[in-house]
Amino acid sequence: MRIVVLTGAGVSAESGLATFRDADGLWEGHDPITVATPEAFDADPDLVQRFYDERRAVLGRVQPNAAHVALARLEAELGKNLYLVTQNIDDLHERGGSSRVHHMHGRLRAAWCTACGGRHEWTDTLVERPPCPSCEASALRPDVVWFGEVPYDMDAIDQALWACDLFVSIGTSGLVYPAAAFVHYAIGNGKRTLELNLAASDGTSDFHESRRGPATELVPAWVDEVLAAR
Ligand code: BJW
Repeated sequence: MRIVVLTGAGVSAESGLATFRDADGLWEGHDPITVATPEAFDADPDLVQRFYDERRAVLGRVQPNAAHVALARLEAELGKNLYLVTQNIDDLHERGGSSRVHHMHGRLRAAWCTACGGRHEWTDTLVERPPCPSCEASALRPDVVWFGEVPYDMDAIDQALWACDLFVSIGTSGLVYPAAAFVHYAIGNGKRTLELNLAASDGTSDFHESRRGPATELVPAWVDEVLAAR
């Protein structure tokens, strides 16, 4: 069986990373969703760099949870028959043991130079405008995808959705496109669809099946089920 799993902020919530839209409130008085935009970066680059610098620092203090680990176990069993795509920019899937993770919204631990286009692994802060390791311009930004920018790996994701038997959406609100449309694409191509989420998402009624609960419980139980049915 070929499976595409899409994860969102909910899969990392129990590791201690705030989701975007759950009631955790504001960051320095701002709605996080309005900070994660090209317009915010143009208007106040220091503010946006600080937002990502802080999140990059927090990453070092959190650990993958049972949901990340269960998905790594699934990869170990299914190999290339599992396609894991995440909207998350954290590296908890990798640290949980997954080796093929497609970060459609980029990665917190990567910087992109807007002068030369170079991409670099980055664990430090960016607010001081450090020079790009390739061209030395002070033009690095987080290598993440903001509204109006094109997500990464879209051709490969489309192909995986087209080729799969089952599409599973975990811990995402279904409010942000194109990820929110994966369920429609999958159903349009005759695939089975399953949602695992703490609460109803925007697209809950579109899925063949929806299960409610925390990812650390639902995901390991679902992985057990898949592996037992093989
Ligand atoms: C738990 C849990 C627990 C909690 N267990 N569950 C009008 C109509 C349609 C589309 C558009 C439109 N106007 C504009 C657009 C396009 C736009 C868009 O979608 N806008 C919407 C606001 C309408 N999209 C774009 O611009 C995208 N680009 C694009 O479309 O390019 C065109 C193109 C596409 C394809 C091919 C070619 C061209 C880019 C979108 C970029 C989004 N970027 C961000 C920031 C990334 C960097 C960062 O992290 O800071 O991505 S925004 C933010 O939202 C982030 C997230 O990845 C994304 C999704 O959030 P997510 O993961 O769903 O989190 P939450 O907080 O919303 O939900 C958490 C969920 O977890 C909830 O459901 C909880 O219940 C659940 N949960 N605890 C299980 N313990």
